[in-house]
Amino acid sequence: MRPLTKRLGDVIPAPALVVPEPAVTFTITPDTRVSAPPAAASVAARLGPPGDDGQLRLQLTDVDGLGAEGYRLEITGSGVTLRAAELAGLFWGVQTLLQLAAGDRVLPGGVIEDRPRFAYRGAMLDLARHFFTADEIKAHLDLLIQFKINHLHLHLTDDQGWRLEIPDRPRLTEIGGGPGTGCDGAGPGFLTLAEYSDVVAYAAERFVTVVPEIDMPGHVNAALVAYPELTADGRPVEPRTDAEVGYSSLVAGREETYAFVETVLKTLADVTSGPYLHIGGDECLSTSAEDYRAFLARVLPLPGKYGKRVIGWHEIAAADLPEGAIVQYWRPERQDANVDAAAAAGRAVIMSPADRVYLDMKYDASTPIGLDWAGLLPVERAYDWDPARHLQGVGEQALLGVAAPLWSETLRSVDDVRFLTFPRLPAVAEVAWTPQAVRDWASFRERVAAFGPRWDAAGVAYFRSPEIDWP
Ligand code: TNX
Repeated sequence: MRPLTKRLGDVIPAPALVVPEPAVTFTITPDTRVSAPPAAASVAARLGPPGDDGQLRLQLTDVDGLGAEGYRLEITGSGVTLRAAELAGLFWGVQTLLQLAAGDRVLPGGVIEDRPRFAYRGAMLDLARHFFTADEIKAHLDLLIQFKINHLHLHLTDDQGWRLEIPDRPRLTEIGGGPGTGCDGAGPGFLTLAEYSDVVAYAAERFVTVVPEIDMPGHVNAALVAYPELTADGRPVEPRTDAEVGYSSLVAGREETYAFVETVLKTLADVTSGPYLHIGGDECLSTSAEDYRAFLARVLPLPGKYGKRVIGWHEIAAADLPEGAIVQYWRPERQDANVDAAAAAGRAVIMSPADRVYLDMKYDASTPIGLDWAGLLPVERAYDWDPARHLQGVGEQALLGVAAPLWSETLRSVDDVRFLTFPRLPAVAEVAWTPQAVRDWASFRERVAAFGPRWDAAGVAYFRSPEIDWP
């Protein structure tokens, strides 16, 4: 059953606390003005034109216990007051208001007090298997921030492509900027450093941290094609466009490897304003366990040397992890002794189990694109799980957050990105933001239905999942 009128809690992700005042509404009109402190002017501009003593008031002030990203929203018959301790909190509060105002501009009365369950709420886009331009990435980001996603992980390199300019190693993108997976020529290209910096700045203005990934020591065929001196026997290898994994590796016992890696990571650190560098580390099936650990012993400290925190896929938990290292768990399996041990030693974990949040999994057997190695992933399955209970040794305290990767082996267009992202990403965003006790599939199902017409109006090619009662 669909609600007849909108309610204060009709927001995704669901706010932590909602106290409706059902008899009260405030309607935004062309005359409504927004007042805000100068520091919040650009955040306020998202709501409407500025004016002294506006009916929409943004205030930067201590809000008890709501943290850096939390906010308090009060809607009365005469106007709206949005308070937060920091700009990020005001920004997320504005996203809540924009969702509530959608359509008729009528805001339901009452109070919302909201703050995220997790600090890291991520989405990943694989640029390596299929390239997406800076403008496409920015447009994608604009759709993600509505759901309070605050980290955009860019998978920049893989066997099939190298998507970031490294001025000291120009052949990486001259040769590695190729077609990606599949031979239809749909996926070539790379980001210049200027374009990458532009994406980073655009994201930062929207309170989103870009997390760049250079995958190593495996998933490096494109780099080996460009620089044959990095291969085990110094002989060139062929470019590949198939979707195999686990066949390429940097050589652990060779200084050229580390000179290369350091050049790349230093270049990346210089153009990345956020605190993280992701070094991949997954599926190194052609690297011996000994070489893998030797490689990581040299590479894990490098982000720290350039002022960044290292993140790696959870395979890195097989190595000694420096303090501050972050482990991103991606397997569907419900146990991993190394990850449990890393968490017990105080290393933070990002949860991305493939059977819950891999946006490249098919929704159902008839989904025309996507993979199914982790099973089918309908919307309810992406919603109905608790990240603090996926691994026995990784509870709430160990979790930095939750992130939804989108691998692009089967993608050919931005529409494909949107089809796999919506409506599942909103489900994952609620997993990452909303307290577990507040979450409810029946409620989410109703709330997400309201986005159908909005996505239609915006030309967003979402999947009309039969699980949702779309209007
Ligand atoms: C596994 S998950 C991979 C990727 C693939 C993905 C496809 C992970 C860290 N590695 O290389 O693109 O599966 O779903």
